[in-house]
Parts: sequence; C-alpha cells; structure tokens
Amino acid sequence: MTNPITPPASATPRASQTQLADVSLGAVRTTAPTVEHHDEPLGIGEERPRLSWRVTTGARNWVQERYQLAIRRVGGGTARGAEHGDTTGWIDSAEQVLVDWPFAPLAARERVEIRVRVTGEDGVESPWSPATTLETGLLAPRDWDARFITADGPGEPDGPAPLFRREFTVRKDLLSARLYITAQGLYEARINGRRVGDHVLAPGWTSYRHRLHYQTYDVTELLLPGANALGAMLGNGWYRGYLGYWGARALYGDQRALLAQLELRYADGTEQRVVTDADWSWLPGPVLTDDLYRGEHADLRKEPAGWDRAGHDAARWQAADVLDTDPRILTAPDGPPIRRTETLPAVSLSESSSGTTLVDFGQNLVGWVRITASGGPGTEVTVRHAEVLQNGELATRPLRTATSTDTYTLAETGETVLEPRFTFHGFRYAEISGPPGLAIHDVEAVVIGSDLRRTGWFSCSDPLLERLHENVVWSMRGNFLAVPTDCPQRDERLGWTGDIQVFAPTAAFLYDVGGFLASWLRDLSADQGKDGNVPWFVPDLMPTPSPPTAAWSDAATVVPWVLHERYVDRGLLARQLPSMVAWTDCAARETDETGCWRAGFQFGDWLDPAAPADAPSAGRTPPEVVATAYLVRSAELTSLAAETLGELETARRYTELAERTRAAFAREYVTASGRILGDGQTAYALALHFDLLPTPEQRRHAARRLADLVRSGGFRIATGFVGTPLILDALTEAGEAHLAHRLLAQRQAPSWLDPVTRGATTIWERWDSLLPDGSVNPDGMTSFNHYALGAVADWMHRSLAGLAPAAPGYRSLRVRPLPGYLTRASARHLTPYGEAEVAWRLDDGAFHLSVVVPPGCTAEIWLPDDRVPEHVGSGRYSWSVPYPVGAGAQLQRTTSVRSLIDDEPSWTRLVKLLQSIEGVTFADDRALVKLAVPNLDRSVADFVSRLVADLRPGRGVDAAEILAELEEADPHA
Ligand code: RAM
Repeated sequence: MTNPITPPASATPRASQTQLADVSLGAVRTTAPTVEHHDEPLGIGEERPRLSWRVTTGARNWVQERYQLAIRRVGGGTARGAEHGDTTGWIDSAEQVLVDWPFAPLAARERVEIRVRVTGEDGVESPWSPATTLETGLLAPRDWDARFITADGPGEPDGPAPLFRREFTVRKDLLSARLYITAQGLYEARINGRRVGDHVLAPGWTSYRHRLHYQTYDVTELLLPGANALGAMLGNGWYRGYLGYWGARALYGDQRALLAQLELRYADGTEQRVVTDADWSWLPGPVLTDDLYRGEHADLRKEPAGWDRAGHDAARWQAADVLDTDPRILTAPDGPPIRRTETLPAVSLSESSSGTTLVDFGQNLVGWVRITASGGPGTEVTVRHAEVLQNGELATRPLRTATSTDTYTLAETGETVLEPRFTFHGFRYAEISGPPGLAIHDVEAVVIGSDLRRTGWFSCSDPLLERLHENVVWSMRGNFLAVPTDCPQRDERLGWTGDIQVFAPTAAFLYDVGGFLASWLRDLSADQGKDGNVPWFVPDLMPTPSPPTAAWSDAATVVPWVLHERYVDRGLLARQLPSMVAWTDCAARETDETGCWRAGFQFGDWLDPAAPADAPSAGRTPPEVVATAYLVRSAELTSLAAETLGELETARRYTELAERTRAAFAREYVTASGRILGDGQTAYALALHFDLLPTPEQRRHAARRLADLVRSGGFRIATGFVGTPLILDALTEAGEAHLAHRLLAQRQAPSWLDPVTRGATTIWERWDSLLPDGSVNPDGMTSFNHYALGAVADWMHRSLAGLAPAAPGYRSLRVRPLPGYLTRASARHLTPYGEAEVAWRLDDGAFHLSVVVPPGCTAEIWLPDDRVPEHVGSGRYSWSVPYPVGAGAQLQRTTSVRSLIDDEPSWTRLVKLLQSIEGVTFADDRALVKLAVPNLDRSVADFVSRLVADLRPGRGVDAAEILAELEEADPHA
C-alpha cells in the first residue's frame, strides 16, 4: 500500500473554482444567469426554467435591491421564429436564486439568450451580465416522431449488443442539427464514423417504468453535405442486465431498444427529421456479452468495417422491429450526464509467476481500465478487478456474483486501445492477462461518474484528516453514478435510501447535487407506494414491496429538506411535499397505542461495531428507539416544508404529530433522570440532536451520559449508519466539542482514521472491512467504497472549519469554528450566492479567523468562547483574539478522573506510566478506561492509589511517585 497520508499526485479531481475576482472596490458585476440546476442548459425539460445569478463586488454589505432580466430568441436551435428581444421592468427583490421565469413559457426546441442586471441598495446599476444561452428539448409526447426500435425478440435476454444504422442525405445549407436520443438499455451513438457526445452509460438510470431520460446533442459539426450515416450500439445496462443482490436480470424488460430523432434545420427555414422506425436495420455487433456487474466481452474482429459511415454495404443487415413504448415516460434530465471525469496512471505494475500482470492504480475508484495492447488478431486480453489484495492476489470475494471481468479479442496487428462500453467496475487493482510486453504507461484507469460540479473544499493541519476527507470525496465520486448508490463494485450498486439520507448534507457541500438529487427524488416519489411507503432503494426493484423502515424511508423527508437548506429550492419542496406527507403518514400508521413505532422490520443503527458481523441491525440501540426518533424528525421536516410553502394547516398537523411522538418517546424510552433505553451512544445522539427530551434536567443528564459513554468507550466508534452522522453534532451541542475531536482524531479501531492509517483511499462500508490482521472481512457484505460513514465530513465542514448554513441557500452563514487539537482548518464552498470561505489558524497565542461572505449574504461570527455572535454583511473579514495554545490546565491531585481522561496528553501519560511499571500490562488504553469509568467523579489521587493497590498488591509500588511524575512535566509542552 502507498503512504496513506499523501494523496496520489493525480487524485485532485477536476475542480471548477470561481475566483472572487479582483473587482475594484464597489464595482458590481453579475455572472451569466444559471438555469435551474443545469450546468449545460441544452435540451432542458422546463418551459419556465427558474434563473439564478451571482454578484461579484468588493463592496461590503452588498444586498440586491432590484433586478432586471432580458431575453432574446436566437438561431441555432431547430425551432423557427423571428429574432426578438424582451425585457422585464426592474423587479424589486433581493432574490437571486431560482427566481421564477418572468417571460412567456418556452416552446419545445426554443433557443434563447438570457441576461440579468441588478442594483444594490445604493441604486447603482451593474452592467448587463454575459448571456446564457439555453435551449429546450422535446417537451411533450407529440414532439416525438421517432419510435423505439429493437433487434430482440420477446423472451430472449441474451445476445450480442446490436448495431443499428440508417443513411440519409443532408443539404448544403444546413444551419443546425440536434439529436434527441435514448434507449431501453444503454446506447452509444455515432455519426459518420464519429462518436456523438462524450457521455458514457447513457441514458443513465431512472425509475424506467415511470421516467426515462433522453439526451440532446448538438451534432451540427458531425454532419456533411451529401450522404450521412447515423448509427448506434445498444448494451443491456440497468434495463436488461443483472440487477440487485438476488440474482435477478432483465427487470425492466427483455428487449433493448433505441429511440433517436435527428432534427436538421436549414437556412431557408425548412426542416428534416431522421427518426428511428421500421426503415432502420441492425446487425449483431462486436460486444458479445455486456453486463454492469459481470463485465464485457468484445470480439473486435466482429465489428463490421465502416458500419457507421455512409456507403457501407448493408446487405446482411436486417430490418428493425418497432415497439410500442409509451412516450410519456420520456423526460429531459435534471442533472449532469455520466462522463469520464479523470484518468489515472498506474502507480505500479508487476508480473506474476503465472504470466499475468498486476496493476495498482494507487486509488480505489470507479470506472474501467484502458489498455493500449498489441498482439495479433485473435489475441485474448482479460482484465479482472478488485478493491483490495489479499496475499498478493485480487480479493474478489467481496464482489459476490459481480465477476467484473472484461475480455477482448484483438482484431489487428499493432496497437489497439481497449475500453469497455457498457460496464463499470469498482477497483484499485487490476489483473491483466494476454497482451505480450505490457508496460506501465500502456495501462490507465478511467474514472467515471455523474459529472457533477465541485463546490466544496476542506483542509486542516492533520494530514490524516485531510486524507479522510479526500476518501469521502472519492467515495462520493464513485457512488454518484446516475443515482446515489450504496457501493459501486459488488452485485448491488443500488440507490439505498438510508445511505443518501445520512450523506446528503456532505454531498451537497462537496458537489452541486441540486439537479442530481432532485431527479432521484422524482424517482422516489414515482416509486412510493400508494400507502406512502418508501422502498429500501430507489429506483425500486423489489419483487415484493419492502416494509416501511426508519432512517431509510425517511430519505423522503430528509433529502428534500437538505436540498432546500443548501440550495434554497422551494420549487423542489413544493414538488416533494406530497411525498413527504405520504411517507410521514405511513410511518405514523406504524405506531401502536403507546404512540411509538415498535413493530415491524428495522435496520436499526446498521453496522454498529457492537453488532455481530452477520446481524448488522443488532447493535446497541433498540430499533424502536431509532424508528420513533425518526418519526419525530420526519413529522418536523414535513411541518417545516409546509410552513416554508405557506401551507400552515398542514404545518400545524405535522407539528402536532411531532409533539405527540416526542412525548411518547420520552414516556416510553426515557427515565425521569434522562437515561435512555438501550443506553447506547446512538440513542443519546438521536435524543439530543433531534431534541426529544422534555426537561432541561433530562437534557443535562443525557448529555453527561453520552459524554461518559464516549469516554468509557475509549473514544472508539460505537455507532452505526444512524448514530455516526449525529454523534459529533450531539457532543458539540452538549458543550463537549473536545470529545467530538477526540472521537474524530482516534487512530485505533474502530474509528474514522483507522482505515486511513491502513492505506484506505475510499470510505469503507464496515468499520472493519479489513480486519485488524489485515485480511478482508469474511462477511458477504464487505465493501471498500461506501460513503455512508463518511457523512462525518459534514461536521468537519460546519463545525471543525466552521462554515454552516444558517438560512436556506447559505443566505446567512453560521461561522463557528471549533479549534480542538488542530492548529488550522479551512472550508470553502460555492454557495448559490457565491463563494464563501472560512479559514482559521492558531499562532502566537492567538486565534486568527478570516471569512468571506458572498454578496447578498450575511454571517454570524462566533469566536472561541463567544456567547453571542457578531453579525456582518458581505465582504472579506479577519479577526484575531488571544488563544493560549498548549496550556491545558496543569494537572492536580484533586482533578477529577473525568477531566484527566478528557485531557488527552495527561491521560496518555498516565497510561504510559502505569504500563512502565514492571509486570503491569494492559491490552490497550481501553483496559485502563474500564477501571477509570466507575471512578469518574473521584480525584486523580484517589484513583491512582486505588489502582496501584489493585494492580500490584503487596509489591510496594508507590502511588505518590506516579502522581508526582504525572504532575511533574507539562505533558502539553
Ligand atoms: C446493504 C447496503 C446498504 C445498506 C443496506 C441496509 O446491503 O450496502 O449500505 O443501506 O444494506
């Protein structure tokens, strides 16, 4: 394994970084407007797209007072229409994000330019912004002339990937051309021998029975006057391949099909369409088998030369069949397509005795291997993949039935570049056999994923924490692939609701997921049962409906609320409110006469390290505690969403449900003194963070109990999927942020950093996906690329660095950094209003803070020990306040054992001192913690005397000596 501390040189993802330009102070500029959540507004599905813009200015306290929008219809689309412009009047509003479309609705294929200008409170006008060009796609079934065509008979889910083709003639005066295209399965389209676009695994995955994305490409440049050819190859993908962990395949149907509509517009205003219909023909292609889980086999000798060019001899080609697929499922995407996002070189390549080549890419990733191979016609090349090695071999057992093997049969002598088309793998290592004389530069890893725009960065003084954060980013990149998935490698890769429920806040900081998750939520609503139940994963594939399950099904309420909190998207809330209401009602129906949700199946605090390896739901926290707590949460979020939308009657109804359930929780699960059923960290974290405890007395006791549990656990992780994202917040809110730091800084297992110290480059599914001895956890459910436990990064952004939203869309920032053991940390985020940044460092006995507040926004600033915040408007600021570093209170005999444990250097010193006594051995510090826990309120002197008496009866070791040594040196120095 490579040094875990240093990220691979090429690990920096493609990052778009907006500079807060050196605008001369006061000058106000607006960026070109953005359209809904689209990065590339071509072929959009909204006839009234909402618009956003950012303002750059060096002036402080800038707030928009008015804005004006201008529209101009432009050529280039395929719709006809005279060019004309229109401008709104000045609109008195401070709103800059997702403002309503002020013009007449757009028609299909309409192409317009939009500009904006604004004034601040001083009335000074900005110049008109640069223009954004947007173009609508096909908006209704009537816009489609194309029919789905297939090469497959019903009931035959096997067979090579078919090639489809059609020739047509193009006139000289072509103005523009658009290809609208999708498939049942996956498509790769070609025009005149060239690939259309740069998407991979298109059209992506949605809940196909309800929604199928089509893509829009500007193909003007690919066409030629005269004879042209349009072709496409179809793979199985999610539609017809294996899908799900129970061995099912062809879940959506057994006929792959292509839908393509090429629209040409000429200078004289005439139009021409080339659409899929019975005039198309097909032939089996070179991809003999393809499957997302199992990999792909291509015999390159079988690719008919020139099939995607005009003039190809199509005598052997057969007529395609037309299918009756309902065009109402066709919809334009809300988020970005899947693309190749990066290429990584191999970091090592070695030859095994059996003649295969083992390649290490230094980074666990998602995509495939690109090989430049040589060897004569008929040479077989085989590529196998794995995330980890065991005994020097690929550890493929965790892949279960996903054999993840790509094979190629070469067609030519000389070099051939090999890449699969219709599969992907999760891997760091690959084993290649076949091609002779492979060198390290012949092999690269191609990283793929939904091509999201990076928006968030974090850095700090602990390189291990930085690598942890980098691992979170990589697990997100690998699992944001069409839908948010649990893992990218085994026979699963599903849109597990619980995983994204906990990870959504982290995701929304790191990348712009506004469109991506909005799309997934449409699927969630579509797949929701009539009873409001939300399936375990979306898109839903279950043969029989999954039962309502707390913290998983609650994605229905949590994810929309997170998106609103981060992107101020009221439209999304309005669209999801019925789904939120339906789920909350469904969960409420699961309660019994006590008002608690106690019956039925639950995942509980999934993968609590205390749960047996084969029973991950059997952790410390009773499932009914999780379920009832989450019912309160969902009721509250539904109420908040309704209130935001002005639906006050609905809001009241769900506030009441939340109150009733909160009371039931307290009655059934909490003692008068604040002990909670199960007495585990997750139970306290839920109760504290979701505000479930009625009296201040109970809250105080519960906070203290949680802190003591964290201490007595030796600062090791004792939470699963549910508790892990909450525990640091709960400790912080309880005034125990120093314990949150101790948990996060822990390097011993189980902890966040243990995998990092062992070379992890992504977040593992289990705290012990690798066992302490370095072997792969033998359980069948062991992934090395699962973002769920990486949800802690959200706390790192909000609390460690101190950059949190205090109002939807970060219109107001909460800057409240928690220094802890670090000497510096920073977070930077492209909010909907512009770039925000918080950076702090400890230096020369002072705490230095610098903050960037985007124009249009305000911030509350909390310096260490502040009881009330300072409020500032937009601008750049810095503060310095005295902050003595390294001066932990000097230890005294009367110090309590609790304080001793909390003071990491003193505690470590005591552990060392005791271990140095001849004959005393502890397995590790936890053994001493066990002895300390019953004595938390005793003095250090008392504890050490008792300890010495217990440990070394009759051997005369002097407690006073130990105490003196403990007190002697300042361990913080
Ligand atoms: C596993 C998934 C996922 C989790 C469910 C409950 O199969 O990988 O992470 O949400 O179980």
